[in-house]
Amino acid sequence: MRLTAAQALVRFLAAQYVERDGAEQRFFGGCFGIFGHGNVAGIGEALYESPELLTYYQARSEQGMVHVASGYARMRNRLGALVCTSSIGPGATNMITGAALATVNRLPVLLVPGDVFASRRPDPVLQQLEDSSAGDVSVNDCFRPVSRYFDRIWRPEQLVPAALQAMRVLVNQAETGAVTLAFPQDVQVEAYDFPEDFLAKRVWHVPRPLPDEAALARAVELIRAAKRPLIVAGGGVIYSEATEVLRRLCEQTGIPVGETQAGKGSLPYDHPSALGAIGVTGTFAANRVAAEADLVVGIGTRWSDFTTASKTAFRDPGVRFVNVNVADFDAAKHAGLPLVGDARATLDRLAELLGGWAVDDAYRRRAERLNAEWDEEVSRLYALEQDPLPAQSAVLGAVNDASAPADVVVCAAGAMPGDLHKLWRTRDPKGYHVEYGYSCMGYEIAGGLGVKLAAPEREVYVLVGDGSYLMLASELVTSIQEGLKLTIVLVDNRGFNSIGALSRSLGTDGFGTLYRYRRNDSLGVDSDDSADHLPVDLAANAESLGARVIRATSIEELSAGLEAAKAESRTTVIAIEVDRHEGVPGYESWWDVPVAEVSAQPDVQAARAAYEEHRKKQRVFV
Ligand SMILES: Cc1ncc(C[n+]2csc(CCOP(=O)(O)OP(=O)(O)O)c2C)c(N)n1
Ligand SMILES: [Mg+2]
Repeated sequence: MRLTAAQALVRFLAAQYVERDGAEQRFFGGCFGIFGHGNVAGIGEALYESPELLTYYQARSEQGMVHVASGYARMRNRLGALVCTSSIGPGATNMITGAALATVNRLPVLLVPGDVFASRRPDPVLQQLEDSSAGDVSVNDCFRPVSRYFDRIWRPEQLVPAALQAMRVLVNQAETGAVTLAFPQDVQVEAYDFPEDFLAKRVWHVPRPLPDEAALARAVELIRAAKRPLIVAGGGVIYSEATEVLRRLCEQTGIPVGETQAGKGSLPYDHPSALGAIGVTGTFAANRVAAEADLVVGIGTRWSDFTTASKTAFRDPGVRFVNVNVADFDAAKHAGLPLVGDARATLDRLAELLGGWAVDDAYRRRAERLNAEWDEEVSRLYALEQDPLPAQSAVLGAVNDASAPADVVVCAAGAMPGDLHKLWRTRDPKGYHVEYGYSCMGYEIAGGLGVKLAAPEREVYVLVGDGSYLMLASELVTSIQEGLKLTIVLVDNRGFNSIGALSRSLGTDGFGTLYRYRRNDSLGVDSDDSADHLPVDLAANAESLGARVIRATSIEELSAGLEAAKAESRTTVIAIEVDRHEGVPGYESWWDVPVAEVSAQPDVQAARAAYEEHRKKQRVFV
């Protein structure tokens, strides 16, 4: 069929399906895009000509639209994705941060940035980077390290293998991430006789591979020999829909579970085996059990420093790891016994092989007790009194109370992700969506929009700090345009408070983290003098973008606002100012952030001394 390369790509994408466990679904839920000369007449024409093939969504920022795509893919357990198309130059490079976020979090997104002319006829075209030493370099080469697959379509016929490779990676549970097909603007509009088979419906079967039987047998032996085993549940548990099997395995064996950020929701918060969050932002329940564990079974986790408390969480001298992971790269970490396979299939098989084996009763009851004690701590923090401004933990409590079990909370950067990890009472495997692989300021609203697009039947609560809001709030307009309602709780502490607290703990007094007039030398030095505050009114900003805005000054007003928001059909922003100093503490954990080895500042010297003490506890697992 004679089509332009862009028309062929759109037809191909519309015909891709995935199947897992017998359920077949269309892979691409639509195409976000911002047009410029690099894609308006190519991909733009193709989408315009055949709107029934792929729904086009207009975005405000290219970075934002890739975040939308990441939120969408995560909500669909990586069995669905969005396409993002941009012009060349700045439109394309605006997508780089989004690509990195998707790749770090292992979420499939397909990026189609326009590129400079393959023919080189009009060079240098508007926004072209010229390299005096290489004729084939463009800004799109920046996508290479942040993409799991990259190709540039220099000729129309090359689209055929490139598109098939792109799909191979997008649906591959071990390899997935951002896939970039850079598309020179002249090639997009070139016609070619594309084979019918290329354009026909294609179903990609997503397998549930099992580890090698011998490896399973070794793992079973290790588990049976363990006295204090612990499961660490990561995002893979949720993507693989292994939460039910995990629950059964815990009930059968009594092994308790700590959860990573991406794995939160693997067990409901009130399950007796649930120790809640683990690591730097973990609960005392999980961190105590981790400290003494003699065997740690990681499932679908990539062992980030937040999970391992910078390799200080697991303190038993003989502790061993078993890693269930679909990616052998992650399964090999911590010198663990690798069980390379799908989480659900592997847990099913492990449960079978373990037969009637279980931990002793005292150990099982200890987890149960810790779960209850931790929940009391959550209740205490949810109920913190206002003085004079509400505590952030009370804000989270009010949102948790207002939300239904299947609703989704979305967050990404600042102090809230850590507080949510500790305190959010998750009741549904998809109810907790904190992007903490890249912890990217500005993900919140855009990512929330992706969640809502994937699951319009759920209420989506976006928790966003003032800093993140200022960085990237523009997809709020898109949410109104598309009628995709978000409830956004804008938590304002007038600055980069999380980094301020970190800075204070490291001896640098919150330098550079407050919003201040530049007067004398006061920039960023911690003081509560309100005359110094910048006159920023983010609620007014949200209103000007078309949102319904509710201003709350207390937890009671916040709760009333959350009720009012439920009845709204339009995106609603509830703005509330919180106390900067009333933070949630850490629980028996540590994060490696390097402190200056020499400094004239006594506070920095003290922080360095403490740092060196902590460093001594760091383990190397070989
Ligand atoms: C894009 C990006 N830039 C910088 C950072 C480092 N950083 C992490 S949290 C933070 C401040 C966030 O401010 P805000 O949203 O107001 O949340 P708060 O810290 O006040 O809770 C910064 C600068 C980041 N995570 N992402
Ligand atoms: Mg802030």
